[in-house]
Order: sequence, then structure tokens, then C-alpha cells
Amino acid sequence: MKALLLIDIQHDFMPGGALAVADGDAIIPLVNALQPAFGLVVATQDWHPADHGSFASQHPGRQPFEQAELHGLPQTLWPDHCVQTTAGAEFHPALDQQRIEAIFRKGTDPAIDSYSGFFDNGHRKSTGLADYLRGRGVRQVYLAGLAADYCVYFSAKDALAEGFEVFFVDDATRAINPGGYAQARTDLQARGARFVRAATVR
Ligand code: VGL
Ligand code: ZN
Repeated sequence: MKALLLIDIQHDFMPGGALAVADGDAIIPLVNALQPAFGLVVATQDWHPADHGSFASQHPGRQPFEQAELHGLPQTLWPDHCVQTTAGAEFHPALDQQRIEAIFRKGTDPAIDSYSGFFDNGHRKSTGLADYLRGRGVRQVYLAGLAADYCVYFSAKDALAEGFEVFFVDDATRAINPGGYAQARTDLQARGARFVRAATVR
């Protein structure tokens, strides 16, 4: 059984959003077309409190995209984004949500960031996603969404470590930094992930 994981397809990662990913909305038609090929569709949602420690606004004198530290972990400082219950945290209205059976929220603890849909960045707390997928008989996980070099990358890495067969839908994702995505791709391929085009998935 194969599952489709839709990572953070939210307003704030779209053009015009608080942490916009260039061309991010171009993935929506592909993601919608992909869904009927899957027995299970699950989404993740970046869901931060307004005072989240990953926000540059919480670090006096620091600017978005600078490197910092958050309780002992390296942390990129982000613009305020995906604040719980705000419009920016909502899924893109063109995303077909009818087949999404579960939504896993992450980034709720202000003290630690959470790129992966499976664990926080310190691997301290699980979201329960891996057990949920196993409970549904999932062996193959396909990933799409935003951003390729952060939340999709770290979700794919954890999915591999959890023993799933991983397929990264290359044209149904976009990166914050293209160079970062090139590195992420090399790393994931070395770990056994396969990169596929949406049109070949059935
Ligand atoms: C993301 C940075 C901060 C993502 C989330 O969804 O890729 N990136 N929060
Ligand atoms: Zn975030």
C-alpha cells in the first residue's frame, strides 16, 4: 500500500506569503492529479504559536534567514509564518482536500522547530505519523509539497529511517534554495530514495 504525503501546502509558502517559495503554487495541479493514484493521502501543516523560537522576530537584533541557535540546535531564523489559526497557515484553497484522511501538525512547541512531519528537529518527540502509516499498512511513501530543501527533505529522510520505501515527486515540489535542494537530492539518493515525475505515478 502506498501513501501520498502532502507537506505544508500552505498560504505562507506560496508566492505572496510570509515565507514564499518561488513558483510554489505551480505544484497544486500536479498534487491534485496525483491523489487518485493513492490508497491513502495524508497532509502535514506547519502550525506555529505566534512566539515560535524559529521566528527572527523573537531574537532581538536578528534578521530572517540568518543562522542562530535555538536551545542548543542550529536554527535558521525565519520570517513569522504559519501562525496557528491565521490565513497564512491555511492550506492553499485550490488544494483538493477531499481525500486527505489525516493532518499532522508540527512546530507547535515554541522551543524547537519541526521540519519533518515525523519528528521535531531534535528527534525528541514523534508526531505519530510513522505508526499511523504502518497501522494503515503503508510500505511506500510518496512525498510532494513545500519546501523541497526543508520540510519535504527532512520528512523524506525520516521516512527512510523509519523503513519506508521513499519516492520524492520531483516536479510536485519547489525549494527555498535551489542549491540546498541539489544537496538534499544527493543525500536522499544515497540513502535509497527515488526521484520520480508526477506523470509517471499511477
Ligand atoms: C518550512 C521553514 C520553516 C517548510 C517550514 O515547510 O519547508 N521551512 N518552516
Ligand atoms: Zn515553520
